[in-house]
Amino acid sequence: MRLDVLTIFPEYLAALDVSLVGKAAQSGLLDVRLHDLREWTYDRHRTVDDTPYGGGAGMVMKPEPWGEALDAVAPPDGPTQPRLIVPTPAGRPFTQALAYELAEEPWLAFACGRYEGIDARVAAYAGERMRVDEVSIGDYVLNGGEVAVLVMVEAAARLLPGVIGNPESLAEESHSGDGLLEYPVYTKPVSWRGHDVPEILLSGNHGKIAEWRHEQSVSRTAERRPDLLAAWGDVLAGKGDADA
Ligand code: 6GU
Repeated sequence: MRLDVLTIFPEYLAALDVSLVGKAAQSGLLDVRLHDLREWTYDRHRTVDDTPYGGGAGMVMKPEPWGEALDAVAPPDGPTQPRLIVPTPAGRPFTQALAYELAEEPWLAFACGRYEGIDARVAAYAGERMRVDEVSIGDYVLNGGEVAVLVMVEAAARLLPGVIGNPESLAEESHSGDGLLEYPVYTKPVSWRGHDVPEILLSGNHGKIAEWRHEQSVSRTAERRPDLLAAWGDVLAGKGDADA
């Protein structure tokens, strides 16, 4: 998978060289290319922002550097185009389902905005030749899209075949499969600082253990994420989609 990241802070993405994502890059599974948006500015101050039409606080990223950067990274007459992800708190939610979708793409590009966002014509222009999704990683505000790109790339990269040692660990985790949060896990020693591993896990009764883990997942989900259980209630009542 090829990944292009356009940003005014390429050094922020240095973390992509570390850990699992870094190993995937070293092994050739990922081809990560970072680009400094200011390479496509021509004034002394390498200006990437300007005041908003219509007034209001803050600054907006100018369209011209973005247009040139996109054309350089993905030439308009090229044989293929990337899927473009624009991180923004005003985007559609990033979910495990979207992570699986991104993991299927041969080529992803990320356009990191700063300030109050990117002139809206940039997404419209890119949309003339590539799929564009504005995506949010949660209901809070970051200063720019860079950290959100780290989140999305890690979530997608670990789903690529060969990146995770044991693919079975993907099936049981939170937000996969049954839509419940993962049950609590324990390892040795059996007693630690006055806290014991639940007896059932030492019983060797795999049927009972699976049942206990499912109950733990349900009670944990009810406590921490009642919205996930409500989504299933709606599915069962024929009111729609648990992922919606
Ligand atoms: Cl994707 N970008 C920014 N700047 N802030 C966010 C976000 C993204 N998701 C939540 N907050």
